[in-house]
Amino acid sequence: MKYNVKIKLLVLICTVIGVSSYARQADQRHMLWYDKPANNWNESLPIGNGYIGGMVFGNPGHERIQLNESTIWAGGPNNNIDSEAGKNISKVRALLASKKYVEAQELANRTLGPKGNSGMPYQLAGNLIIDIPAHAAVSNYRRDLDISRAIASVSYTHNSVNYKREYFTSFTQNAMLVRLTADRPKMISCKISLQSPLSFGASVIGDNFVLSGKGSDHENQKGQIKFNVITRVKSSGGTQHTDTSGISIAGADTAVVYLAMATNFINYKDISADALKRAESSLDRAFKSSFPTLAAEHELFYKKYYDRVSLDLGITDAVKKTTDVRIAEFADGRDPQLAELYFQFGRYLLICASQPGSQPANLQGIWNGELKGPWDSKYTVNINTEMNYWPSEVTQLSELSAPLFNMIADLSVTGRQSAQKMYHARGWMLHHNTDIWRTTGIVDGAFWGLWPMGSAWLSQHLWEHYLYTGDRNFLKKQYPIMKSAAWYFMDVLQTDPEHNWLVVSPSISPENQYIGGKIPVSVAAGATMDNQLIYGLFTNLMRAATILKTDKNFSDSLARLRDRLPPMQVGKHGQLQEWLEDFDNPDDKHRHVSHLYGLFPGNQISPFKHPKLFAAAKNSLIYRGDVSTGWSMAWKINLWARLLDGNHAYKLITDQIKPVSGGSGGTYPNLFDAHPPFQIDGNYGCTSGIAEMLLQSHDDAIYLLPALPDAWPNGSVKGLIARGGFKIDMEWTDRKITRLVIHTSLNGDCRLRLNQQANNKSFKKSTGPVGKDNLNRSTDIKAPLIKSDDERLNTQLSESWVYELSTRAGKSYHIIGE
Ligand code: FUC
Repeated sequence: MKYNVKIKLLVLICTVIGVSSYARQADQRHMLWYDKPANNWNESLPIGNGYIGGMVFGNPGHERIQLNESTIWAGGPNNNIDSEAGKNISKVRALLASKKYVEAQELANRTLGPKGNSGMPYQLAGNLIIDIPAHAAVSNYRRDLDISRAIASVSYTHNSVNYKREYFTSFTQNAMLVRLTADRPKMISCKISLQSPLSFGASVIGDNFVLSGKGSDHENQKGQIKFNVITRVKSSGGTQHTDTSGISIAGADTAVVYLAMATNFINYKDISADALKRAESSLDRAFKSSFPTLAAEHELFYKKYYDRVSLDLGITDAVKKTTDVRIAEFADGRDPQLAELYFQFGRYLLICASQPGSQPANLQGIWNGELKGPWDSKYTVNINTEMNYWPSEVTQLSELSAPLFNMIADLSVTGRQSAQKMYHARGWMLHHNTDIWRTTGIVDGAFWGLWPMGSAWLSQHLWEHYLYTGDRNFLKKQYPIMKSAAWYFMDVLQTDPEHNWLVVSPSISPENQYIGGKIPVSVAAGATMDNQLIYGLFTNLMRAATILKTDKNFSDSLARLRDRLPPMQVGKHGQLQEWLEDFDNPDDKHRHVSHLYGLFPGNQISPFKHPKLFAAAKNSLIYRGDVSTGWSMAWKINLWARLLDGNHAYKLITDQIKPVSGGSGGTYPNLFDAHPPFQIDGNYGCTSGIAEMLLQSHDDAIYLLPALPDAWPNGSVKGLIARGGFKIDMEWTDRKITRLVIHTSLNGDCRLRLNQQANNKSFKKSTGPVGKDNLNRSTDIKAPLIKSDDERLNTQLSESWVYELSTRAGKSYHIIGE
């Protein structure tokens, strides 16, 4: 070999080694991995494409992939509203107005419970089983999920042969693929089958093994969802045989299982599709392409979302440990990368559970292994559904909110029935739950379910999308839905006899009680959260009407009503009152922190404008404590970030990323959040919370590193989005920003708040108030009612500086560093 050829070869080898070891290290960043198969559902690994989902158990001898199709729900088209409710609602209202709280609750419990049904459960499709009994005992076992590619794999050695399985749910073909390979020919022999508790039969149609099933009958509703799961195998070098027990493969070099699922569901009122035809056409289309081609297409599609944001909070040798061990050790503080992995896992779960055209992510995303999962695996809209979508805008997954917006559009139709028939009001409304049929009635019982505020909270997401994107066409399209949500409240607001304020009655401060005892009382008038939600809805609409140059009179009437809403009140414990009266108990550890809606996700409690109110909100959160259910802790991460306390937010991350024990929340080995049981909102909420610690954009400026904990002194993030369409790339060292680049998508003023002074000539210290069109504007609230000069309301804020830069769309501005 000539000398220079040798050199070139060496360079090539070094490059390959270098690149692959770099790639290995880089890969670890995005890898969940284990040295054992999953023992139970909370150890299995989720894959999904918004429409179909799978939980991979990875057992060598008996593989189980639990299957979901997002439209398999019990029951059929219906709305669970109670046309008789109106008269009882009026009576409960009258009792509340005369402060007969226990009587009001008692009447509500008796007369305003669920009518018909409490919503339908989301159900599993079944299981794909791959049996290889000879592989009961294996060595060298590894199971992983690479969230940078959305591909899971299992590898092991048996009788000196190395086997590998790869699994993904194609984003481009709506099919699931599983490839089985070995490093010696003719080694793949297995039996592939499908099973489901909902099945009414297996058949062979052509080369396809077909399972037919039907959603359950439930609470007086006939199961009307019909579905099919079908599978076909492409094997090479061996034999293959299909009968009604499954597909048998013998002596093959490789086998690729193609699987498709579909239902007859078109929308909440139309279930006329042909499930089998749909599933067959997906399978036929996918089957035309090879595994590598589909895997490459899948990865490309997925990366378009995933790669938009990168985060680096530091990496240590801890990444070499299995993910379950890392969870157990996270609180020791030696594994900052696990927070990054958890953050990105939340983004992974949103990409895999919510795609434009799919159903929105439910309480379990799309992953549910039961016929009736926890809380039916439906949509709970008094926090949980909204939390699912908190990370979408800020972590640059804006398009993935489309399913939520579609559901809101559906609810704005079905919710008119409940508004009209139950409350004799215009507009649309729903209570604290809905399902695939977009039901809007009271469920579970009045104590939890008599909460008529769902439309106000959901509408906030429409407005937020506008704030992040500046998309006026979107705002124009959604404006009538927001307006119709406001009509409902315009019609039902009641005058509170004591203060003459306008309040919602009856309602509850989600799911909390203010009187204990034999009949715990939750039913109330004028709960703080309700006031904040309506104040927000009316304010957003008034701003939208100005932007769209429309509806001056309507906007004026909103302004008049808004003036009469109750202000936020600070109570005797130096807390933000949860109710109109000062009922709060500082020992109350309830998981819901509804009155802090105004702090997050709302923007009505500013440290700079209303420091005493801000301090009261903080006191409320301190009284509530840290450890709670998974989603509650995730909410508190966001809240502590808004309280500008990074260390407390980080403390809650350590409470959340810990193994599950007892009744409080934590993290399962597969990184799923535990309420317990598994509920996906905590995953999404924590992702949002981490973003909120690094970037906020709701209080008259974009605040960078507003709540950086001591645990992350150095780091970088690329691609977070601030309201106003700004994309932020930044690095920090010793807690100081050392590089900052802002990419703009709109023309406008960029106001930045920094914890350091910046030396950039084009970047001026801000002197005036925020412009009225600025999308980072906070909400101007009514002056809070602060009864005492309590020293617990003093706030110490660390120094920060506000700068201004006028920006043009499509440009990048290097503000700090090169
Ligand atoms: C609300 C919460 C529960 C649970 C359920 C799905 O009712 O109070 O904790 O998360 O939703």
